[in-house]
Parts: sequence; C-alpha cells; structure tokens
Amino acid sequence: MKNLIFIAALVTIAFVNSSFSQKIVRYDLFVRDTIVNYSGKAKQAIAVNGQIPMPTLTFTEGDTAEIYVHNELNEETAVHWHGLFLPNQYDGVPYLTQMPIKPHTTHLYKFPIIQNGTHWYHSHFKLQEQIGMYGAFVMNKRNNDATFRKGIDDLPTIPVVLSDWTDMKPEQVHRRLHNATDWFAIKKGATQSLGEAIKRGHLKTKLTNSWKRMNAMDVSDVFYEKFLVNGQNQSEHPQFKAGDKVRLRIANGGASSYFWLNYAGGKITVVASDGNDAEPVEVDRLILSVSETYDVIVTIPDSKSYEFLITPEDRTKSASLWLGSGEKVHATPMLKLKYFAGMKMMNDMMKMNGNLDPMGMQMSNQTMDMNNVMYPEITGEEKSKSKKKKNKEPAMDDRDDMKMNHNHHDMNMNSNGDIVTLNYSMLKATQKTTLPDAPTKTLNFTLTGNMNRYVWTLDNKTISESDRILIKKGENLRITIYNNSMMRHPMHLHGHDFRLLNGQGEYAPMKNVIDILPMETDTIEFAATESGDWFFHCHILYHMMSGMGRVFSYKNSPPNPEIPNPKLAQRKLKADDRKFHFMANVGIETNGSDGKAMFAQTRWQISTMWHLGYHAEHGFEVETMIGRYIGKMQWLFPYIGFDYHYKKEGMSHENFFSWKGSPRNIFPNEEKTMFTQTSNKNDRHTFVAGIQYTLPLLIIADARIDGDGKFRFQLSREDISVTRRLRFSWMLNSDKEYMVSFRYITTKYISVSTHYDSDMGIGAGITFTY
Ligand SMILES: [Cu+2]
Repeated sequence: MKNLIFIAALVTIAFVNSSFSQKIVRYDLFVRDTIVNYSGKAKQAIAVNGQIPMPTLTFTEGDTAEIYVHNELNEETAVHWHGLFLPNQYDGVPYLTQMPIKPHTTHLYKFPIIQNGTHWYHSHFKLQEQIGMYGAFVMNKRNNDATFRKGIDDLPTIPVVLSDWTDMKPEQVHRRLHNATDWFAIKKGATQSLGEAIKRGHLKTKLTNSWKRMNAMDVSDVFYEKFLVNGQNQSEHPQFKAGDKVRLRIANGGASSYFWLNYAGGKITVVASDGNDAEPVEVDRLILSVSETYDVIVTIPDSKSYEFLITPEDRTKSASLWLGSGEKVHATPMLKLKYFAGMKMMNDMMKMNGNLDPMGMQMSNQTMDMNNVMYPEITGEEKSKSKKKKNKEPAMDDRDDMKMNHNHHDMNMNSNGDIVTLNYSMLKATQKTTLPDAPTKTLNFTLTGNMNRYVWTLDNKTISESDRILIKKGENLRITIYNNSMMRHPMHLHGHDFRLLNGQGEYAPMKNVIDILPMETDTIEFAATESGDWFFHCHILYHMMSGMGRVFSYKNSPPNPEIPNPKLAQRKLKADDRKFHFMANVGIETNGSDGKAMFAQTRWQISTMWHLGYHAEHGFEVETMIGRYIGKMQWLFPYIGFDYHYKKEGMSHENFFSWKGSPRNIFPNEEKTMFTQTSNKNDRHTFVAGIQYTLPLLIIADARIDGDGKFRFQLSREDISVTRRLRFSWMLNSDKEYMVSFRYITTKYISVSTHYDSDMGIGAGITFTY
C-alpha cells in the first residue's frame, strides 16, 4: 500500500514536470476571527490558517496559482495580490475588480505566475489589513532562468513581513484621525505644546507654525502599541553560522508605518525592490515605505546573534530580527526625532496660502530628505536653550544644516562619519527597461492633503469626486507627481510595474510603489498592456480610505464577470471616502452642561451644539448647523443653521445663564435682539446663516446673521496645547460675550475641565470626548 502511494506520488511529479508550465500550486486560505494579545490586552484580529501574518505563499515562475479563499468571517473580504501581473478579475479590489467575498463562502483566485520576486498579499476590504490580513508572496526564478544570479538567488532566504499593531479598532483609528483629536500625538510624545516649545527654546518656531495654520509636526499619524516582524516583536533565527549570508525578502505590510532597517553585523546589500532585481548596492540603512518590498543580503560575521533592527519612522518603538546564535550584538538604535527642528523646516517651506515652496530646489527620488533636520544621527543632538543658556545663538541654525545638506553628495554625511542611506537614485535595473515605442499619454498629479481634517486627495479630489482615467492598450503612460502635502505618500499601481525615472537612463528601476516626499516631483512611466480597471492609490491605509487614489480604466475592455452590476459596484466603491464620521464633546460641569456632536466627511459637516443650565432659570439652547468646507485648505466654511433657545420668563439675571457659544448680551439693560422677536419672550427660535474662516494662528472668525437681521462676529481658538495634555480655548464676540476654558486630557475619552464664560460664570467638571 505504501509503495502504491509512493508510485502514485512519483507519477504525479512526473506529470507536473512534463507539463512544466501547467504545474498548479494550490493554497487554501481559511480566514477567521481570532483573539491576539500583543500588548498585554486581548484584542480581536483576523488570522488566516490560524496565523498572523498570513502564510507565506511560494511559487515558481511558470506555475499556475490556485488560491481558495474561504471566508469564515461574519463580514465580507477580498484579497489583493500586491505587485502581481494577473487578469484584472483576480486583482482583489472590492467593487472595482470583483464583488466582496460574502461571509461563509469560498472564492477562487486562479492566475498564471508570469514573474518572479518578493511580493505580498493583503485584504483590500475596508480596514482588515490593519488587523492581520497581510502575508508574503514569493515567486522564485526557475533554476535555468537567464536572470538567475549566483550568490544571490541561491542563498538561504527568510521572508520578512513587517507590520504595525494598534489595540484600538481600526475604525476608531480612522474616526479619530478625521476628528483631529491629538490623542495619538499625546501617546507618541509628539504634541509639541507651547510649554515644550518654550523649554526647548522654540517658542518662535511654535508661533510661526500656528501662524501658518499648522498644528504640529509629525512623520506618521497613528500611535501603535507594537511593531511586528513576522508576527512577533522579537524574531529569532539561530540557525545561521559565522560567515553565512542570508537573503531577507522584506515586505512592509504595515497599515501606515514606514520602517527604517539597519543591521548590527555590517552593511546591508540591496538586491531587489518591489520584486524586481536591482544591481547590488551596499548601504548602512534604508527606509521601507508602506507596501514596498526590498530584498537585501546580510552577512553573519561571527558566532553571535546579530540584530536586524526595524524602527518605525516616528521612532517610538522597534522590532528586531536576530540572525545567528550566541551573544547578542545590538544594532545602533534610532534616536528620537527632533520635532521642533522639523517644525522649523516645515515653517520655512510653508507659504501663507497653504502651498509648500521648495524654494527653487529640485527634489526627487528621495535624494534630499528634508527630514534629515530631525535625525540626531545626521544633524546632531537637539540643543536645549534652557540648559545651555550661554550658547545664545545655537551654533548652527537648523536651516543651515538643511542648506549644507542641499548638495546631495553631502546628504548622508555627519561628523560621526558617513551613514549611507538608500535612496531611489541608487536603484539600477539589471537589464534595460525601456518601454516599447508607442504613443505616450502624459498625466500630472499633485498630491494634496489637509492635516487638520484628514482629507487626502489627488489634485484636491477624492476617488469619489473624480472620474476614471481612460487609457488605451498599447500606449505608454508617463505620470509626473508633485507632493504638495506635508506627509510622504507611497503611491501604488495595481497590476503593472512602472519605470522610475531616477537618472539611470535605460536601466531605470522597475517598481510598483513610489514613495514621494513632501515637495518632491517624481516621474514614472509604464506600458499599458492589460485591460480592465486598475487602482492607483496611496498605500497608507487611512489615506486610501479617505479617498487618495484614482482608477485607470482601459478603453474597450471586455465586461468583468466578477462585476455583474457595474453601476452598483461603482456606487459602493465611491461610498468609502464619502463616509461620515461621528464625534462628540460632552462637558458636565458644575454650572451646566455644554457639548457638541457632529457628523463630518470630506466636505460636509452637520453639527449640533447644546448648552443646558441645571437650574430652571438657566434655560437651554440648541443650535444645529450644516456647512461645507471650501477650497483645498478648507479654511472657508459657509453654513446655515437653526437656533432654539428656551428660558423661564421674568428672569432677572438671564445674562448669566446662557451659553458660551450663543450670542447673549452681558449687559442686562440692553435689549437682546439676536434671537429674540421681542425681548420678553421665553421661547425663541431663528434661522442663522454664516461663514467661518480659519485665520493665521488657527483662529476661527465667524460672521453670521440671524432671521431677525442681527449680525454677530466672533473669534475663537480651540485646543491650544499648553502642555502635553493641557488644552486652552477661548472665544470672544461682538455681543460682548466671552469664554475661556482649560481641559486636561486624562484618558482617551475623559478630560478634567473648567471654564468661565460671560453667561454662566465659572464651572468645573469633566468633559467626555468621543
Ligand atoms: Cu498618503
């Protein structure tokens, strides 16, 4: 019996070998809810075949992949094969290339493997990628492949999947980002409050930053509890001996984290990017943007265990991969970012109209990293004015550092020696990559964003606000992208590799992700060889879900059998970035309760404010308004609303008992006309129409007129960060009302608060923030 099975197995292998290009490699992926504990707290996540990351799928070029996705979740899913060339209907983008996989059903992805290299795969459905749905997808070369590189392609390899873990539900992360709470900054120690600014001698920097209507400087948006390498914070590979070389196939599966890589055992040799071979280049470190892959080779120099250190760009924490066994050799840790130096740099680049100004510098291909001003290992440790008072003028202005680094030969230099950092201009393809002779269609995009409202767009339009871009099979596309936002964006193209025009001429490297730094202009080009609809988007998950992308649509494509109802699919696709997010602020204080609840999305906001006194004579007031944010910077906000106010009749000092947000006269002898038809009515309601504008220093000017023709002008500023957790707000208006308040943020949802206003007097209590 055993022999029979053996013979059967031999026959199967023989069959597979004889039909070389027909070999079918099957994987079954069981997608299930799971509970994980990365941070000391049990949290819900998604595991595939019981593991996070998802299992590494391995193929050889020429195979046919048959991947059965068994959706055992109680929600839909869809899986995207990142970087793969495949028929459009298997690309895995819900509502674009397929309908989502319904709960408790199985979906087959079947496509020929026609390339090789390190890629990865992940859920493209909502925010599932954040909680476990990412894994490595490795396609080996055939042994007789003409491009097989001895000493590279025959080394032992480890797939390395990097990721970020938050204990917060990703939907909550997304909601919070849109509501501009600075909870993540507090957790990261990146508040950059007035107090911290004064302590570090950067008051002027901070004020200039506010003057230019910015809140703070940061390189990433989300606070993460843990960073993971292959699903662990510390990953051990003791099997390597002194002198061994190992090839790491690294994919950044983080939802929104960039990762720095450096190694305790010496140089890192980069041999491929985004699955495409590159001429080997030795560096001390490199940064992986979200969704990029790099293949690197490192050597284990001695009989010790060497740290391959993985540090998120915000340098809040790290993860490590250990190679070899024995005494642990640590890699150089990445020192904390100098946020105020970054803020100063950003101030210099920011024009008053909200556009960035590269000041005549031609920036591209990561060759000039403006963030260098924040890196202590490049520009020196932060100087604290309070500690080194004698040193009146800092020895070197941060700006001078930047200028010194202007010349890109000096870019990676510092007094401690060279730190060679990989940038795109160092990538060179191993073979010519020139496109076929064909007509070229040229496109230009500007990457745009609004930090305060977390709006991310191309040319100030979200996916739902823009049409599909029609392209023709057989033509070439050349796309120039300028980043006019304050964040870097890893732009990813589905289903195609593009040439990155990086100065390597005919050997321009092929990639499918291009990370574009603020103020950089980069150009990519690709041959339109497919059919169907292909997504082009920022791979920061929360930017993509906010609408930062476009769809390239081939003209005259055959209908996609996976999209039976294109109209419905289109509507669903557009729903993502049109979503309204809820937020609320509820104060319970000794003199009353006031609060605000709102629904907001990219352009619209609907909100209700209320003001309730505890005593009957305090009365109450409710105002509901709807408005639309106008312009790229969204500084203009016209609105209409309805105001309702109730108060007991015959009150002698009503002026003390109305709300901070409403126009009430502080002088009892004056007749109130703002909301009153006549001054002695106790039940008043009126329409209001107004316009808000965000002034420098983030002061909101609000001019409005009500149904009785009364005009009011108001200035206010919310949530000035005094210290890391203390916030100060004020308001003043033409009805001679005023308000000041302090709020000390104790937890994610709760602040201790106090406020004084011209109507209600002083009060203290608790404010809930949702
Ligand atoms: Cu982005």
